[in-house]
Amino acid sequence: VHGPAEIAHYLPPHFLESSLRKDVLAGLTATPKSLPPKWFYDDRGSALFERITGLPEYYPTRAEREILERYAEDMAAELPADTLIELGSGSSSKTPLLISALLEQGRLQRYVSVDVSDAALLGAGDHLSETFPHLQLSPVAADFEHQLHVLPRDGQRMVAFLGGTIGNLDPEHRAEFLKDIHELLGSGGGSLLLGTDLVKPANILVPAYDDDAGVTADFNRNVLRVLNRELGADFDVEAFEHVAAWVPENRWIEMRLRATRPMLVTLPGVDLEVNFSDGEELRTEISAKFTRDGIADELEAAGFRIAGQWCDSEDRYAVTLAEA
Ligand code: AVJ
Repeated sequence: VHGPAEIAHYLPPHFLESSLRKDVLAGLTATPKSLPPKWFYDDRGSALFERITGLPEYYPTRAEREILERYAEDMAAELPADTLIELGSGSSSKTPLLISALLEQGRLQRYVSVDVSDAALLGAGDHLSETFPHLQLSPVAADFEHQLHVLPRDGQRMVAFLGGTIGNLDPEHRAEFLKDIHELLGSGGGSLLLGTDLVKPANILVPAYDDDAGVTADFNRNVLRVLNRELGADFDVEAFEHVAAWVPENRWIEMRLRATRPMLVTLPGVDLEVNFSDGEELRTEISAKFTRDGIADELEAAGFRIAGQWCDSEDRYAVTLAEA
């Protein structure tokens, strides 16, 4: 039986401050303006995202859970592992399905959760150590996009990247990131379990990012609250309107914040003043959608072999297992 796990910290000191400053400077001086989605997730933003996952319009979380409930055993049997590594583990609410299935294969010994948030790592760990007292839990505080090199390079590993988060990367960064994971697994072997939302009609996609209760709008505007707090900025948060648009030529949903009047915003933390014209839009997220063949092609281009692919009963979402 294992005791409470210590978090291994790999984030550079002042990571949040320095990388936030860099992103904000680059994004708000560019045309068009944009911010990376990772800054949504302070405590309030993470709580709003948890609410989003339960909204009637937001199907991806339920679809992925259905897939894992039905097929986790098949996934584990296809490529058993002694180490499960979960990138962006967050609340790890679907992870027990995967852990149970891998334990049944008789090889699983450790679960490595990777997240930038200590709070998320600790919260998820409490629950998992009660449910799986014999599993070694190794929480890692790191920025998985840039710090894959701190992850275990030994053993038969399965890297799980679920939730559709890969959709936040544009095609170039996605290709690079998949190659990085392939390289991590290349020494010693292992697999990648990848969750992706699928292309579907705009009348289903758009409401998933623009719900009636306005939770997603609140989540979107939260990034401005983060900038106000962390950089002493003076965004009038309520003066920005939530926009969710399907961009068919890129096969992604874009979230934007639209200025409802001309504004001058001051950001002392980055020594910056920024003008917004009336109606100007700031892009805050892309969420790419995939086809089953498209994701297989991207994985193969990164060096993987496809070992299996599973969808929910309504073909809204896919989970793909690929061997390095
Ligand atoms: C956590 C990136 C998978 O793109 O669907 C939910 C984030 N944004 N509603 C997604 C999100 C707006 C979510 N990911």
